[in-house]
Amino acid sequence: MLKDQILTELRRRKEFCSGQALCETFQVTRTAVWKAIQGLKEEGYKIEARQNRGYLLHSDRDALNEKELKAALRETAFFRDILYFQEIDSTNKEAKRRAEQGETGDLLLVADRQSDGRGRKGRSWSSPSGTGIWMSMLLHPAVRPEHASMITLITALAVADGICRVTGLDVGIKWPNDLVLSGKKICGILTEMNTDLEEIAYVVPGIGINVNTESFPEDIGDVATSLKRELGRTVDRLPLIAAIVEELIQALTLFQQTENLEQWKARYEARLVNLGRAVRVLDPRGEFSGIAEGINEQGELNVRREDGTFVCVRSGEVSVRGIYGYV
Ligand code: BT5
Repeated sequence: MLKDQILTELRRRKEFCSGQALCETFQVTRTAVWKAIQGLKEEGYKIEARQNRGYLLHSDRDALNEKELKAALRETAFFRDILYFQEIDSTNKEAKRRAEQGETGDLLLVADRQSDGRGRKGRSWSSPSGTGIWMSMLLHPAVRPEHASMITLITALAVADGICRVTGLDVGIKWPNDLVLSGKKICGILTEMNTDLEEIAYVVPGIGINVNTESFPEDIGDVATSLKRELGRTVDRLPLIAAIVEELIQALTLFQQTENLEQWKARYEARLVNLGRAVRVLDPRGEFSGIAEGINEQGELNVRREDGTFVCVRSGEVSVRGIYGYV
C-alpha cells in the first residue's frame, strides 16, 4: 500500500522529503501522495508538511495504530487478536459485546480515546485522545469463579511493574484497583465478568493510565496525576503498552496454574500504599475503620479493627478510603 511505502521512506530519510520526490519514487500523483499523508496523520503519525521542503516524520514511537501495536507486542500469541480503535465508547464495553456475540478467543483491545469510559459503579472515566492508555483484555481463564477477583490485583501489580520498568517510577498500589504516585491516581482498573456458580464465561480487566495528560477536568484535578506530570517529560505509549502487556501475559499465565497470590504477596505488599495505615472500609453492611496489615493469598485486605478483631476484606464488596485524604 502506498501509505506503508511512504511511511517507510519517511522513516528512512529522517529529514524533509519533497512531495515531488515521493511522486517520482512511487510513480504516483501529488494527490495520491497527499491522500496517503492525510491517512497516516489520521492513524496518529506526526507528519509535518512545509512549503518548499515537503514532509517530515516526527518520532513515531507514540503513534498508536493496529500495525504499530502488533509490531510492538512481540508475544501476540497469547491473544487471538489485538484490536485498535481510534475512538470507541469503552474498551470494556466492546470486549463484553464481543464476548456476548460469541467470541471465544482472548482479545486485547486498545483505544486512543473513549467517549464513554467507565469506572466502578458506572462512574465516568476521563479518557481523552493522545495522552493515555485505555485498554481491556477479554479473557476466558480456566479458574474458579470465586478466584476471579484476584485477577484485578494481578493486573494492578503487572501494570505497576511495567510502568516501573519503563519509567523507573516507584508506582504504589491502593488496594485493590488503583495505582498511585505522590498520593494521586495515575491508573484505575475495572474488572468485569460473567460467571455462574460453576465456571467463568469471561473476564474483562480494563486498564486506564494517564500517561501524558497535562491538565485534568476540574472534578478530578485534585485526585489525578499522570506519568508526564510526575516525570517532567513525555512518555511514549507504545513501548509502555508493550512492557505492561508482557508483564500481564506472564502473570496471567502463572495465575491460571496456581489460582492464588502466594507468588505475588510480597511484591504486592511492597507496593501497597495502604500498608500499616488507617483505612475506612466502606462496607454497604456497615462502615468501619482499622489498620491495613497486608493481603492474604486470596487477595483480601487484612484489616485490624479498632477493637482488635481481624477482618479479611474482599475486593468487589467494598471501597477503602485512607482516613487522611485519597490514599
Ligand atoms: C476506576 O474506577 O478506577 C476504574 C477505571 C478503569 C478505566 C479503564 S480505561 C479502559 C477500560 N474501559 C473503560 O470504560 N474502563 C476501563 P473507580 O475506582 O470507580 O474510579 C473512578 C473515579 O476516578 C471517578 O469517579 C473519578 O473521580 C476518578 N477519575 C475519572 N477519570 C480519571 C482519570 N483519567 N484519572 C484519574 N482519576 C479519574
